[in-house]
Amino acid sequence: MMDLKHFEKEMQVKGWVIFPALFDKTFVARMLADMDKAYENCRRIQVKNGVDKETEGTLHHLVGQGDTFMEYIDKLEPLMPYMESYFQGKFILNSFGGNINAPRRKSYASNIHRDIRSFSGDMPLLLNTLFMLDDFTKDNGATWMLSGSHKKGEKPTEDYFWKNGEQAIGSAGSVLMFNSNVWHAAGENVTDKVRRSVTPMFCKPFMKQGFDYPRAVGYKEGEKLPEHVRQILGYNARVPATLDEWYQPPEKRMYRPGRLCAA
Ligand SMILES: O=C(O)CCC(=O)C(=O)O
Repeated sequence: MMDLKHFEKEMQVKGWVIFPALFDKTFVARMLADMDKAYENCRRIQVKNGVDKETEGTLHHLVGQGDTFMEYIDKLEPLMPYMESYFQGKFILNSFGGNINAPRRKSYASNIHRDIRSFSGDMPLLLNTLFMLDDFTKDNGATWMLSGSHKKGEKPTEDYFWKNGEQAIGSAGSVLMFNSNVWHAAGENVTDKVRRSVTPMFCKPFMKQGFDYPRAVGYKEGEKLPEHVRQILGYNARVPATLDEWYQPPEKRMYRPGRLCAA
């Protein structure tokens, strides 16, 4: 595992790091099978709701659409010290999407973008943990990253980005972790095979999640989950809707003490 000090330095200077070959081939193959099914599921709804053009090749909110997505959350336990160091405290899941970077096809992820709409400067609001499900190579469009760009509010010009960006090359099973202020873009795939990834993103616990994961998985179902998975899915950062839910001792509260600051 990477030295924590090295991680902190890289995140400070470049804004991104790669954890090489973190997950084994069997887990990757199982997730790819889940991803195929999940894409069919997402695609059906994308088409039904008339948003299929802009969403082609992308998947969203994968927790609950295949066992491996929840397992990924569970398997993050060894990475939690790094992530907690980045957030200076606890964090929760904000979104869990995926991208199928098909040969010579572009999606919105191919545009130069960052994952957070408002530049958050030194405040660590959001973190992407892109999980490579195929080898990420120069030719199949490994993500382009502009190192150090998490320190600047303004968008780089296309010219500057493509001249100074570098590709996040890694083998399947690796995780590219990056500050969501970093400007980046999926590269063009000039091979004849797809290049797939999932992109679970995490945020500070006081932020609104992109999907209500505790409600989607179920409050009762959540009682069976390990504590770190409950924490990450947001079970400890829910909003009470009745006085009965609100008047509870600290250990039973839906919004647990310590979620607003390091705890
Ligand atoms: O698939 C990629 O290379 C990039 C994904 C991406 O842009 C994102 O997760 O924000």
